[in-house]
Amino acid sequence: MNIVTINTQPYDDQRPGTSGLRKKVKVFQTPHYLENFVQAIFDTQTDLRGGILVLGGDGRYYNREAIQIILRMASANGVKQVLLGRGGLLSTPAASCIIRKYDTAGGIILSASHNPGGPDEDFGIKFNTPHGGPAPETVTEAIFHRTTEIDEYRILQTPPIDLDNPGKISLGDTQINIIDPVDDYADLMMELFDFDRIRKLFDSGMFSMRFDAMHAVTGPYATEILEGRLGAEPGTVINGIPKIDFGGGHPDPNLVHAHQLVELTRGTGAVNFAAASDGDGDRNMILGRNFFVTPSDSLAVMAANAHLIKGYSGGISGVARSMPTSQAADRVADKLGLLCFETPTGWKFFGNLLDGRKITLCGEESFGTGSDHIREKDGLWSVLFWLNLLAVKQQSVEKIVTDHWKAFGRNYYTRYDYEAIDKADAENLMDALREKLPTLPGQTLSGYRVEYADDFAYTDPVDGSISERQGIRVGFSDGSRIVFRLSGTGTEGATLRVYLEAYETDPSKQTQSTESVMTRLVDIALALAEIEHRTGRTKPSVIT
Ligand code: VG1
Ligand code: CO
Repeated sequence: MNIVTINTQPYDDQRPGTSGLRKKVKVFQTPHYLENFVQAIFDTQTDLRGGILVLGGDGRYYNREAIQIILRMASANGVKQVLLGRGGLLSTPAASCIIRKYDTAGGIILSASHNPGGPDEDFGIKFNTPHGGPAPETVTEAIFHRTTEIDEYRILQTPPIDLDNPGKISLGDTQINIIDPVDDYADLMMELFDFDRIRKLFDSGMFSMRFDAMHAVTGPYATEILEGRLGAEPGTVINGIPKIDFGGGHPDPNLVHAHQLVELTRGTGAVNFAAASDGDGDRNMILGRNFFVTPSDSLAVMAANAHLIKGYSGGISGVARSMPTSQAADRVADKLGLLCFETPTGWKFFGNLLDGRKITLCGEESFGTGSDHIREKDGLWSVLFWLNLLAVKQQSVEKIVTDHWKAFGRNYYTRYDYEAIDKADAENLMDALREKLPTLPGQTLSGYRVEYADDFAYTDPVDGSISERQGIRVGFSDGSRIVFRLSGTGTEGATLRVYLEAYETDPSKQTQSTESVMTRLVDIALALAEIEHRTGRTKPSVIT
């Protein structure tokens, strides 16, 4: 056994963002860059020595190389056993499931989620704690701090191992246990959902669906669960083979990037139900025939109907949503007497609420929904939740959602993203907005009266930790809102996100186009933030 200690120097840009450290592949390939960050994990998460580590990634370019490095470092740092997904693959939710199931000391997940993959594209790494969720800010800050002073790392000198055959391999004193990436996760799904009922729906011949895996990690999961265990017709899963560059696309399940799927929900022969997931399998998009369910609505519909679903039939304790997510879930919580929380963007903020059983369901506008079954958002879980609901209600997606609006009101919702703008311009724009905040309340902007304007700060109700400057909120007296924040996952310049929400209780006005309802709010947002003047952009890069 040959463990060597390599001298290194700190990099100053290894502070994790909304979801781990994300950089261009080329940055991760800089000498010692990945190794420094990984050593900082081992140096600060001391239970990994002698413990079990879960390891896997979304299969993107550089996944396999990074896995080989991390395995050798895990061995040199005294990890007793590594549970590794076969082929180096684990979806983010499956990793969370396995971390929790096998009493581990945590996991390392390699992913840049929905960002493109390839030699010139993105890569990412994050640490999840033993409860299965993304490390909270105290932990990510400790890891970051360690990266700023690191001067050496340890690694075992040994040739690469075969990642593709299940079984046990010894690497120094560490046992590498290569496991099926799908089994544990699929078993958990069978506990939560009524598979017999969903199978009957598929068998009825009256129902068809397509799931777009976008050549990312959920292909094998969806094929096993939908076509295998649930008996959906072969071909239900499209783009099901994971590729290192996701077939050249953005593995981002939205109306823009999953347009092939969207087409299948339109015209004659359209399917009844369609869904997609992202690079690492934690996001989801839900579509009915000619109908798009906003992620914010999806969360609200789930909360209102959870009692109909096997795993949640005993009732749910509460719901949480990230701040920019629409307030649709709040309306449900209000009516049903559930606890309701508004957290900063990023799944790590749900962890304490889930652990403390304050909430059962949570979600984000960015195509993320999940529950207390794991500690990550979960794409296929969301799809199965909807399938189970469709099987119980025997109604179309559109009918379920429009009935929901009648009962709770409709929160029209849209998001404008301005990608890769100059970092300094973006920061100046946010600073200028912050300066305006005290003057806004009471003002009327194009007919909308500002009720409050603030920079969102969150105090965790469980551990009391405070997170400040989490996005600017401008709320209007009719329940509409505009939110501005800068992305914490981008790898190029800055991304400005503008989130817009309008509330409508009158059923006769609930079927307008989102675009038409939003026109005035969009104008207010553009003027308030002086977007064109400060960024030079006349239109957003993506509207979702
Ligand atoms: C984005 C989303 C956020 C999500 C995060 C990670 O972050 O807005 O809601 O939690 O991505 O999701 P940001 O900081 O770029 O807005 V994933 O599927 O990329 O791990
Ligand atoms: Co993701």
